[in-house]
Amino acid sequence: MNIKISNEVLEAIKQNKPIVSLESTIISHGMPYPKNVETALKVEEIIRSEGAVPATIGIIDGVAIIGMSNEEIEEFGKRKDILKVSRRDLPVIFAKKLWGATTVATTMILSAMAGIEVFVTGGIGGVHKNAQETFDISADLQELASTNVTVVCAGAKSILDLPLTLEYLETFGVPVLGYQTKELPAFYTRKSGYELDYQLDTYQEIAEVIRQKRNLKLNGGIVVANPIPSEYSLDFDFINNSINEAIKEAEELGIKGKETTPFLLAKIKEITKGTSLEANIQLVFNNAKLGANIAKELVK
Ligand code: PSU
Ligand code: MN
Repeated sequence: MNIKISNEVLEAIKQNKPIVSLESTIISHGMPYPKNVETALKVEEIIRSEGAVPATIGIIDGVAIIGMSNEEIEEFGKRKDILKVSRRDLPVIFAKKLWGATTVATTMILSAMAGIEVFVTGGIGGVHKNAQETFDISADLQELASTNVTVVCAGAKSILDLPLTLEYLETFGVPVLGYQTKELPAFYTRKSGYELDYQLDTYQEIAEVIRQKRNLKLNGGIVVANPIPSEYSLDFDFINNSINEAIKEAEELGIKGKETTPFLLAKIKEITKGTSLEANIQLVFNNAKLGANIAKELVK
């Protein structure tokens, strides 16, 4: 098998300790160095301090690592030749023994293989604006349709078409749970203007939904949408104008396919003079705390 589980994670699996997985695309393609590494290490620290075991996932020389070391995380943050690996890329990266950063989709696949049920990230991919023309729909959504992992995120960014993203998730039977909110959070902001069907207010309630889904043998993921803390939330109009400017530039430059999301993230950071990056970091910390506590409930 092209999978290596770290001793710490292996021990945690054996002892039925709570485990939270983490993706590496956010490190290699979602944030600039050195903030990416600082954030990834701090997220692990938060998960530990909440009493769970972090498992950052990435692919090194064609081997999926479940539970990367600090040194490996540092390399993922620094190296420029690490490919963004979604579902369709996985067999090729394994075959060619390359380095790859895992997206939400591949982190879900590898988490499920290792038996990890809770995964924390910033935001999920979704249906892009104008997808009616471009067909640009993230493989993350299809993965949520079939793989049994709960993804704790801060909703989805307004670089995406949020109502179409919600429609897609509905069609494929993916529960979207608002944590202490009835509104879909839009990553940088607590509000989006789109209502969710379910608000859950406690860790226990969320864990119970996960258990019920497991008992029903309904395959597929769950999205837990956790709004960014108010003190870090950006102004709604400011961030949406910045996002629209970034999308316009991507269109003018003809940015397509897997480059789109990383391009937009970097552009938004530039336009907002770094305030979007700070918000991004804080919302991931906030998600880490929630994810660790859901994982703790699940092993009780
Ligand atoms: N959203 C973010 N930061 C990220 C990503 C999304 O705020 O780093 C990454 C995640 O790894 C996600 C991927 O799975 O982008 C989606 O890319 P695409 O739209 O190409 O499927
Ligand atoms: Mn895409």
